[in-house]
Amino acid sequence: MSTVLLVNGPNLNLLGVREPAIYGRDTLQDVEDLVRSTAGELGLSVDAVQSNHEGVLVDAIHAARDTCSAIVINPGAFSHTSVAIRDALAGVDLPVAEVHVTNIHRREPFRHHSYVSGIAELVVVGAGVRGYELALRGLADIISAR
Ligand code: DHK
Repeated sequence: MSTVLLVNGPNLNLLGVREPAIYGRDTLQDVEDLVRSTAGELGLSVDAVQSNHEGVLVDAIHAARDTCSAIVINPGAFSHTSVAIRDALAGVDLPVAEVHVTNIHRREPFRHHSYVSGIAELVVVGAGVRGYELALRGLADIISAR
């Protein structure tokens, strides 16, 4: 069975309570439950990690090289700042789906650029937490086509 690594970056541990008018009321646990139930339907398993620390995320991405077939990642604010996370994702050579709960292109200009988008197979923005499910379904198609 193929495993997908679900990665959530800084502040996403506060989903559901943090700025709910922007990010909604669904929690990180809701996201993980949604991804795991979708994965079950698709015949995939899920490893999940959330961290507020860039190096922890880089290490988790490196570890996925030996254990996972694809990565769903919401890098949070590191999307807009982290060459290290982009390089880690490029380095493990797994298909990547980037997710943003909000439509970053309708928000402040500093959120419009993501370092990750250039190496992602697909990017889902503005679909709320359902974006994680859409990303996983897209990756499942890519995995099964390989
Ligand atoms: C989440 C964050 O934490 C922000 O830093 C990004 C993203 C947007 C989201 O929409 O999921 O700018």
